[in-house]
Amino acid sequence: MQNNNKIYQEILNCKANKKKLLAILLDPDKIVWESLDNLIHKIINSPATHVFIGGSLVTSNRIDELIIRLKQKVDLPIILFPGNPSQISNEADGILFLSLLSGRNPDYLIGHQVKAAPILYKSKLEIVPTGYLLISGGSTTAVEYVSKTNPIDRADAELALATALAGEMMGNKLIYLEAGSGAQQAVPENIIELVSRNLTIPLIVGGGIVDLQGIKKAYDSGADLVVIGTAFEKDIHFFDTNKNLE
Ligand code: 1GP
Repeated sequence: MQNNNKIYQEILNCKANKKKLLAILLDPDKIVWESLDNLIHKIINSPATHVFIGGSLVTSNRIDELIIRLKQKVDLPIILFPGNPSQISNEADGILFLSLLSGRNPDYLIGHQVKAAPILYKSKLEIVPTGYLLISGGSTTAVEYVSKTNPIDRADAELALATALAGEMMGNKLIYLEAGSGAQQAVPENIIELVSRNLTIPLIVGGGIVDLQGIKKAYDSGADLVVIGTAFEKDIHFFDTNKNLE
């Protein structure tokens, strides 16, 4: 089991120095292998500080290969963001060890974690316990469908806060506010503001953020790390124009 917490310490340092972070989320099922070199080139030339790998439902058996190819050229932490234990790869640097705290499905609160723990115990992955909160984003998302859980109503900022606080008190090192991949509406600013103001641990925000304005809004509301998946997946040139995050 990995004892160093290099990835997490760096996130804490950035938060302390008010340096905002950006993760590109790659779903292994959506990789166009013929143009992977081009994708890697775009990642290298983007403002990304992290690469997340995963998805609610991944069927690809090429996760190791994807990470090995990325690591040959991309000098960023590669972090697993798994929908289930089958997405664990020893090739990555770390893993968000997620608990879906907004839901009441025991499989996603403790079941998958019990299955994953013996595998992770033998790995060198840095394990970052992360409280994961799904916030309704205007349509049923893959996370909602696959996890069979209800999201927190986007109008209920107090419930989002109570859940995030419980996540921090339970010992999670990060809280992730998630509208769901491809959500019609991103996490509302008032929820990001309220949660970030009351948490001491870093806050990740993702789902439905499709432009520079959306990224900046999340940062200004208090997100420490923003995740971009679909927008970059749909348009590999996304960061050519959406570059200046400061
Ligand atoms: C999904 O938060 C991530 O888990 C990213 O969402 O694909 O909508 O960018 P998008």
